[in-house]
Amino acid sequence: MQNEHEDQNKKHRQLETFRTDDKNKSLTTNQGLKVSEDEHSLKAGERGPTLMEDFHFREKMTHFDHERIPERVVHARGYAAHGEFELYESMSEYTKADFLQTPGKKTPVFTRFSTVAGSKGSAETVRDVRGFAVKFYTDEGNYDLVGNNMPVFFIQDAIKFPDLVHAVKPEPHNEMPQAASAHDTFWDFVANNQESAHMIMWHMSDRAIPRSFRMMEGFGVHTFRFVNAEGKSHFVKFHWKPKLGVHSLVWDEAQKINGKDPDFHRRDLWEAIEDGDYVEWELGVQLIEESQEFDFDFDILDPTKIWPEEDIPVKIIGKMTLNRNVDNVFAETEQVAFHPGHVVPGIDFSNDPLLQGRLFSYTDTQLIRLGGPNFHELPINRPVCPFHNNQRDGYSRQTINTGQVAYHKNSMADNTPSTSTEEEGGYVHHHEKVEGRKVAARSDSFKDHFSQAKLFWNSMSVVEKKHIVDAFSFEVGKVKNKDVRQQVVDMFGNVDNGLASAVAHAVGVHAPNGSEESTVTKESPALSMENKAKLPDTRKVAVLVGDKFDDEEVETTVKTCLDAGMNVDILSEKYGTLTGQNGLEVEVDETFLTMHAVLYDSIVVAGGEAENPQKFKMDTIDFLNEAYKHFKPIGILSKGQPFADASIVEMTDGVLSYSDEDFTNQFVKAVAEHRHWNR
Ligand code: HDD
Repeated sequence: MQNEHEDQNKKHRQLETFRTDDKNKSLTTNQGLKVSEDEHSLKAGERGPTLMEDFHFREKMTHFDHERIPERVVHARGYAAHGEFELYESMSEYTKADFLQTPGKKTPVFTRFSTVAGSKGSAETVRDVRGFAVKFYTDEGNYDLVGNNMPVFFIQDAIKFPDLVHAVKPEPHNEMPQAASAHDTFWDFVANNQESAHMIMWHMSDRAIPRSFRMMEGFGVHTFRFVNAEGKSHFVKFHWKPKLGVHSLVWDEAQKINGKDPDFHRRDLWEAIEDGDYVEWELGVQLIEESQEFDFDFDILDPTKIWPEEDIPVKIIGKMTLNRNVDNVFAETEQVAFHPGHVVPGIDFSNDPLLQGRLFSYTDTQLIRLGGPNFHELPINRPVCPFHNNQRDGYSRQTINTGQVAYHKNSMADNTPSTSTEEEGGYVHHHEKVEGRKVAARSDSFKDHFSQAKLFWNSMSVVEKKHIVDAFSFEVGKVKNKDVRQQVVDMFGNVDNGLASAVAHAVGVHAPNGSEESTVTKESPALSMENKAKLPDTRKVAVLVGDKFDDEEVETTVKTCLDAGMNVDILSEKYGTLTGQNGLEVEVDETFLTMHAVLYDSIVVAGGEAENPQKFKMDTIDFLNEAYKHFKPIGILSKGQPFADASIVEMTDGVLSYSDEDFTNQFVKAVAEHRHWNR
């Protein structure tokens, strides 16, 4: 797919040199030899044994036998797209990073979203954190912002990461459950590692079941540093704010989608980009002066803490647009190698012990996953600026480094490749003064695990709180070990007694005992999804239509939806053309068999006649019931009324009838609202 952004996109131009199109070409071996036979191996007689000398058979089979590489140890299930980042205003006051200097400057990006726990083939709408990793191909080298859709993390020190992951992955003795945290070992880990409290509140919230990658926030999580040309440093946290707002599924729906369409999130992203609905996030930064490091009631190095946006505002500095799908998922999405240590001058690290450990882990994992030290040469990983050094050889080296000299310092090549001074763009680590004794310990300032968990709880709407209680009840309800269930309830009694007691009631253990409920009363409205943008754009609407439908009503409704930026499917009992009572013809896009109510944001029932009226009626009612249970907007056209009457749908919040005053505008508003909780 060619689009207007590509000409200016340096990464696109670079990738173009690696693309190959096999269509209309002769089949050859990897040595370029034309092949005359690709269906029958070479045999001694038609019914005889295959011969060793059949080099084409051997090459084809060997390559196939080696096609798989190890999946990522976490974040295995992911999907990515290309795009660009455009800067709104110069950040030179804070950082000398070249891509953050000139308003309007565009930098190519590649962004991969992922679930964490599930394996590569697992379903996508599971309850989990989502990875949100962005590679900026800047003129100074690659900068990776490897974040998540939640702003905090489970643990405070990277040394505990293998333990966390062992606990959440399928249990080792029976490899169950897949892509789920609802099992004994995960919750045993939580109860015995109470630093996880704040993250678990996020994990039990609706943020863990996003409606779309396009409707998630992203966070760099750690505190990083911006350093300007004068060497002055600020602490910084990064935020991605989706233009479409932050929206989620409901749990029953999420579970059903996993069966109906395990590719739901990747399909959503792929289709949006193919349809030209390019996806946008604004990049925001929170900044703290170095002198303010100790001014807060939390430690800014602690990755289990947010900086409340009401106290430290998010400054919006630019926009990322994803506008191009990959050509080949393995070559690009699977082989891309992110690393929080890929930085550019002007961006540096803090001493967050989780970040410090990550700086080791990411290169290390690529060595096994991508088979050696030359993964930076893979097309998707290559910087768009030149790179030269004395690193040589290793498995699958692509570059042919010419010349005699591969060491520093030298005189025979005039001591090149040469290092650069700071002024010439050389990366110089921030001159932070550090002193201390060697201790394997954690600062006391990291020991308050419950205040921000309570802040999060206080900031939730009534509905969000209910969903959190339900999520805990489901997850802890799946824990077989009653002692672990009790430990979890006792732990969250330290956050909120009402929450813990409700969960205790649902999972059959005692109300929290010995817990000390946090006394924090503060709220942060920015944490509630209720306060995010609400738009009808790209929402998916199914119009359920039979023959002899009301032409005008269907035409008006479809046009209204399309004009408001929604996507519309005409859905019926079978593919083909339907004819309205006055002769309007519409093409059927999907059928009751190929789709399901959970795959749409909204249902409009137009009614009409069917070949199999009983089945048509049952299917229509099923769609309506599901949409109603999942709080989705529903439109009822005149001929759809009998179907609605036979369903559980009541004329309440978010249910609109064509005869209502101002139906079309009200319907668009109802779709923008996303869910109607007052049912
Ligand atoms: Fe990590 C992958 C995000 C902590 C070790 N991580 C990975 C990916 C994302 C994150 C988005 C997938 C990148 C992609 O799409 O290829 N990880 C995070 C965040 C963390 C975090 C936001 C906490 C703030 N991670 C973390 C720790 C460690 C790792 C503490 C180990 C010390 N992460 C890895 C890894 C992975 C990875 C094992 C697996 C595949 C990969 O790196 O390339 O090295």
